[in-house]
Amino acid sequence: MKKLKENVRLRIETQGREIARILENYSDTEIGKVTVKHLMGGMRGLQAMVCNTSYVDPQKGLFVGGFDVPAFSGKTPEEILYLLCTGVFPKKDALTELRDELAKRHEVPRHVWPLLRNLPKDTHPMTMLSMGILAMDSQSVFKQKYSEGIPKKEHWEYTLEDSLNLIAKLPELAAGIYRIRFFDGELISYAPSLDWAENLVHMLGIETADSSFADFMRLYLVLHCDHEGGNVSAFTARVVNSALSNIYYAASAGLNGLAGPLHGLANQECLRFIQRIHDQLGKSPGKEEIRSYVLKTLDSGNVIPGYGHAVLRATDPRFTAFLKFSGKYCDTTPYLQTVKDLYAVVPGLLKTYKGGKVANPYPNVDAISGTLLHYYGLEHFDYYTVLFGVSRILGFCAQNTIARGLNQPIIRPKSVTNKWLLDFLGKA
Ligand code: FCX
Repeated sequence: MKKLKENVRLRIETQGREIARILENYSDTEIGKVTVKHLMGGMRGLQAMVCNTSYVDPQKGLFVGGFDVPAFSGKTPEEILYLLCTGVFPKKDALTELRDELAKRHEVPRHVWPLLRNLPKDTHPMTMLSMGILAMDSQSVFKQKYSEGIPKKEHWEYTLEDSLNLIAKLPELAAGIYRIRFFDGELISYAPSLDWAENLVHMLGIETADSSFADFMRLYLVLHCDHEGGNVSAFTARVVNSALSNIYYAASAGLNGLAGPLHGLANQECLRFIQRIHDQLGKSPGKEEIRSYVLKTLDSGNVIPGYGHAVLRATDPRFTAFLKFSGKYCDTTPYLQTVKDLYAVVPGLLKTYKGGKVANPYPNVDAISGTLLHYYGLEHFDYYTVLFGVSRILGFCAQNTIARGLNQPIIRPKSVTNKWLLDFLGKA
């Protein structure tokens, strides 16, 4: 991984110089204000951290290394990993080197399987993924090197080492979880000739009539790779790693956040929502019927899964990329038709719902991803967020490798009490 490492080093050096210049000249410059609403409202909208792996523009959506979704969605996950870590796409030799490295490191340590097999049968696959990763922390090179007393400037090298070890094992781990949880537990062997995404598809062992499954999986793993620094899972992973807990601890913690229905679990919730619509209204409901169903859902105090976002204020381009893909391969299924009908109906309703309190009435990536997974034969909804997690770990790893390279300090915002606040506001 010489080339990847050299380019990560270059990126860290460049960013280090930028940060030094910013700090030297502007350390005390204010870039915004903190309001009481920020304190009480989950800090949403508060600009309080830096993340250079990716950026979410409220209107244009995700940018990775300066490339927008249409520009990077045709790439492979390996290319995206390289881009996240270095800010540039790999040349052919660097890509081959990265692929070879991942292939060499693919094997999940044997002790992980009995641990997963012994969990209660109804354990959520996200719990299994998080536990499987946590159990691999025994192999952390960072942990070992830290205990030997390596200097701070080498922390990133072993974070990168751990990251590649972890990422390489994800197809085998994720597919194994699928086989244990939903089949007879018999694992399918890794195939050295296949790439990272193809291996995942191969080891899942799903019979699908459609040969575009691997292409879809590549797209899925690319589109979910990162979503800047402040989302629940990435932020959690950053906080945990900032205490120098290794990347296995950090990734496992991040995944526990991703497992929440307001975050990554929304993709399984969306398909469930569509299924409920079909159960009640038949397989091809009219738009008016869908409209009433959505209103009823809102009136019962529930959210419409797959709609809304803390940062985005327009249709998520990842949703659009999936929609485009489906147009090419599979948009005649009843579920996909309902995805499209919901897209025609929900934004209009959310715009005016309760005086327009929903900040973003448009669909996010989760509004369609589960439907496509289902089309390819993944019928176990509980598994969907595992695939989201496999992809998102690319972002966790890149963010934290860079953070360690820049020697970023422990993350520790100061909290205050109601009394402090009331005293401060002069209202005690
Ligand atoms: N349906 C109904 N109400 C919604 C809504 C939706 N899809 N989205 C937001 N709202 C409501 C909120 O619940 C909140 O109500 P409250 O004042 O009574 O608490 C109000 O609108 C204002 O929330 P808003 O500022 O627009 O959004 P937040 O930043 O609080 O929350 C999420 C953002 C994504 C959590 C919210 O839009 C939501 O719950 N969406 C549905 C779940 C979902 O799709 N999650 C996936 C998001 C993302 F893609 C990811 O992280 O994976």
